[in-house]
Formats: sequence, C-alpha cells, structure tokens
Amino acid sequence: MEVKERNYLSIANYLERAEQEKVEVKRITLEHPDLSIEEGYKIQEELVKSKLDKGYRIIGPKMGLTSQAKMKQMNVDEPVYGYIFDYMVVENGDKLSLRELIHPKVEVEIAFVLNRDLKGPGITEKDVLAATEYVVPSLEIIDSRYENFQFTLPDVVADNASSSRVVFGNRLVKPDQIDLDLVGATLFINGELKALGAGAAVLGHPARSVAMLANMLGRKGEKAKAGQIILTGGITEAILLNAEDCVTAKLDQIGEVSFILTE
Ligand code: 0L1
Ligand code: MG
Repeated sequence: MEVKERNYLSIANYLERAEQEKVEVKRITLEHPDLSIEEGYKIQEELVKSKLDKGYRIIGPKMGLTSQAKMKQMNVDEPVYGYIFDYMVVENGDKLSLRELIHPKVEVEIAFVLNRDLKGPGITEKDVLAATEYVVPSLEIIDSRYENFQFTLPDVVADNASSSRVVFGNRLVKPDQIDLDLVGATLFINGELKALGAGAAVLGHPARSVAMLANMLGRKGEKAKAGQIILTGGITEAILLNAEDCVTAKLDQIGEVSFILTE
C-alpha cells in the first residue's frame, strides 16, 4: 500500500481552522488510514504550538478516554491526553454560546492541582495524592472537530482530545478529606438527571489518571506541573447539548458547577 507523505503542520492547521470556523470536517484517517497514535501526538504538538504562537496560554493537560467503557469501545488500553487553554475556560455559572461551538457534549470531571511537579516513569496514585494541593469539581465541554463526532484514536489525539471548553467550580477541596473513588457525581440538564457515576469510573481512582498522565508525559521527557489544573476524565458519559440547556454537576463533598448554553 502506498504510504502518503504527511505534513503534520498542515493537518494541524486543518483541524485548527475547523475549530475557528466552527465546522465539522472529515476525519484525517480517511486520507491517512495508517496514521499511528504517535503521529497523532505529533499533529497535536503542532496544534498546541500554533495556539501558543497566537498568545494563548496552557492552563493544564487533560486526560480523556479514562473509563473502561470508553477504552473498550475504542479498543485501547491507555487513555489519551490533550491540553486546555485559557480561552477555553468559562466562569462558573456563566453563559456560553452554541455559536462558538460545533456539536458540544458535556461530562462531569474532577480536576487536580498539584503542589509539585510529577515526572514519570513510576508515578503512582499515592505519589499523586501526596503532591495534590486540592481538587476542583468541573464540567468539560468536548467538541470533536470531526463529522458526527466519529473518529479513530489517532484522529482524536491529533484533535487535542476534543478539548473545547471547561467550567471549574469555586470550591477547592483537600484530597485527604475525601475518598475520591467513592465521590458520587450527578449531571442535571434543565433540572433533569441525565447521567451519574462515581470517582472510581476514572481508572478506579481519579488520582490514577494523573499518575498515568505523568508517566505518559515522562516518556517524552515532560512532566505534570505544579499549579496547572489537570482534568482527569469523565465520571459520567458525555451528553450532547442543545441551545438553552442549563447544565449543573453536583459532586458529593466537592461541590457544584454549572453553565448555561445559549443560542
Ligand atoms: O475528555 C474526553 O474523555 C474526550 C476524549 C476524546 C474522546 C471524545 O471526544 O469522546
Ligand atoms: Mg473529558
């Protein structure tokens, strides 16, 4: 089979344009069926660099596909990571316009803030808990740039793990005060319960997601950094949003977080 020559920068530009113009595009593996996950990360690196060059700031990494159900569905045994930028943050309780997005979905997550850097290999859940300053309730709004939200693993890695917007709650909670695996989470849309789960849905314990991130970054000589806000992955399934949706997550002992999607 002929292997197409790949220009990672031009593929990254294609995905960034789709985000800016708010249009869904064909997944890149239709043209490049043999694209590997490693190449997906090379495209993601170009995308991240381009956003940094435009003056945007990374507020932290995110882990995606951290539930057994999602990993099984995608036939992978390792989650993926991407990056959240400053322009993606929506204030708790604020409005977000659907016009800024393509076909957003929302999921409930626990975010971690570290008080020291963690660099793999060998980082464990215990190391993460010892290095965590606090955890924060969050709503992640994912918005794949691909048609019908459908993709393979290299596609979604290249597309910055569908990162789009995030809302953080106002409460900062010390992790030693709670069992994060037992934390119950509910997702309400317009007052109706749409999804629920427990912290253990995230790799058995959300701190394990941060450990895995530190180990994955360590393979590239990078680290999970103190002060960054790290999204650990969906506790609930991701729910497709519509205009006028009023979205609230309640996390036992951690707090609430909400936003309103306008037209
Ligand atoms: O945050 C996530 O778990 C999303 C990762 C990418 C997969 C998706 O868009 O569903
Ligand atoms: Mg997520």
